[in-house]
Amino acid sequence: MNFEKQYGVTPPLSTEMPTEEQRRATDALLEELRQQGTFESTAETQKRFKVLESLRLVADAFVKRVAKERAPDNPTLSKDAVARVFTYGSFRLGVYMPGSDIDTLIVAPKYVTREDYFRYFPEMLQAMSPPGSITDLTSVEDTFVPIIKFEYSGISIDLIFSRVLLTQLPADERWGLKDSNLLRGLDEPELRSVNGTRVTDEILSLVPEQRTFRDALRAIKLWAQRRAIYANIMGFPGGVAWAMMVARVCQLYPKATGAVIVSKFFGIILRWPWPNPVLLKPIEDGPLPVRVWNPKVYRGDQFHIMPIITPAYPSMCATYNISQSSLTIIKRELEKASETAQMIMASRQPWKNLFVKHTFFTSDFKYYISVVSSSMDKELQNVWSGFVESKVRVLVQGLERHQSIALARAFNKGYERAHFCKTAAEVEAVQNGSLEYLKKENVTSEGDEKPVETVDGEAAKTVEANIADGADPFEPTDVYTLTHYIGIELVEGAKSLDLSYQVDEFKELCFAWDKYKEKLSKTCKLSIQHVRNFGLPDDIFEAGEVKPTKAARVPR
Ligand code: 3AT
Ligand code: MN
Ligand code: MN
Repeated sequence: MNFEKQYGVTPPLSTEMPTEEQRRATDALLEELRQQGTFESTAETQKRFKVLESLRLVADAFVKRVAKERAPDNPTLSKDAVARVFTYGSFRLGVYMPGSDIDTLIVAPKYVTREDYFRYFPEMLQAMSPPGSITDLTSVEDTFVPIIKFEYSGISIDLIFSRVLLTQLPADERWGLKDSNLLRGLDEPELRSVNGTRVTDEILSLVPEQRTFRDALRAIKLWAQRRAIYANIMGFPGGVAWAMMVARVCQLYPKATGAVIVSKFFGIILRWPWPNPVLLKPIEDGPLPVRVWNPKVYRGDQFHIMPIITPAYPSMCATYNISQSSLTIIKRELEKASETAQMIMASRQPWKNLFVKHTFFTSDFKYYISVVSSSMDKELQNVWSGFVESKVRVLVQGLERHQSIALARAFNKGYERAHFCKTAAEVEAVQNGSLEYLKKENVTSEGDEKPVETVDGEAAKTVEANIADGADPFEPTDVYTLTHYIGIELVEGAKSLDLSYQVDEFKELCFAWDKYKEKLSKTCKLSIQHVRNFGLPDDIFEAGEVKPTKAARVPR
């Protein structure tokens, strides 16, 4: 009889114990992950725990302050008032790298509001922290997940907030957010804020061996990043989705060691019978009138082509962004990795070969499209380029439907650049993708440095010339751009590539944004360009990468 707990919605595929050879393969994998710099030092990790401890103190003081304000005649309320601090994201999962942020959630009793949080917390944080330790603090109150971001002694913190409808929070360390009844009475932003912690906690509780899960996830994350298929915003799985896939494989091989999980991962996900979802447990019902993923009830859920479902109530699809093209690309990568992993497990290749960088710019495509969002104002540019970025995958989906295009693939991150322009014509050139006027701080490789001109000499002459012509004097200006690159594979025999319909549709979508109408339209621009592989800018190639060249013409 088997009395062991079953993890997941099916029995395991194998409960075999690891062999000596498989253990050695795991040691080699961990050594490679160390070589690749994915682990931070113990000292750095200790610093993270110290920072979290400080945040706890501020959170408690903040809750006590609000308690006093709300109930000045009830000293017991403030005396016993505590906040609770939870984490989510890579820190909670134990797969953070040097430079990762700490995604942190503050939970407070019911009388503390989000308004209190944004009014008091930043100021109390500054006051209670060593001088100079808090930098780059920004509060974003009016957003999908309201957040306060800052650096604490050089560690990035994403700090979010929620109440729960309890008068006092239990001080018991073991108390958590598992009980779905705690969601009662929360508004949408609060529900979204507690969701991150609830999902990560569930994932960890649903894997047979956390240590194995973390080792394997660290490897899969590095692989997905190197292959440029890690980016929720661009229509690829993000951190939570990759974590759930790895967790599912761990459930199927509960006794296996990290190397075995990694090597099985690629084949299992490659052959997954999509659109059957990846589930870590049966989808649960709960106490709220909220939507839970269910393609039988909601038509929208039927369009999820690679559904990976979060385990915590209310279950959602973490991969609703994934398109047909991205699934094709993911499968290609899984297939390659599966072959490599088999060679590695047969000791015929080193783990290093699994983590080889993508060839998105060096050899994958002949044709690219660049999407350039720009502004002369840095703050506006952050907002504008962020919005455009969130829509790039809609353009990709439009391109996929073009009859001459077999596949469109957005690179998983955009390139930020700063330019300095002395004339209106230069500004326009930059807005349309020119890299002629890059500022010096962009230049990474030494060879192709452009001399930077200061705002005198040439610039002053231009201004004088403008005045002499009777034109408006032009103030030299910085221009900020964010450029996304989309690789295009044409169908065989395709002749022309007229994308005006797709481009216009995309521009319309971006310009229809309310905020754009309000204030962005004056200095914010959007331009879409064709780029051939040999016309790609130098700064996207790393040392040792060979930029494609124009094929030499055969002389007649
Ligand atoms: P790093 O080690 O920090 O790079 P991570 O997995 O912790 O990896 P993030 O800090 O970016 O990645 O995100 C942590 C979680 O925050 C993941 C997701 O639940 C949530 N999250 C991040 N960005 C968004 C977003 N734009 N919308 C909704 N949720 C988000
Ligand atoms: Mn994070
Ligand atoms: Mn984060």
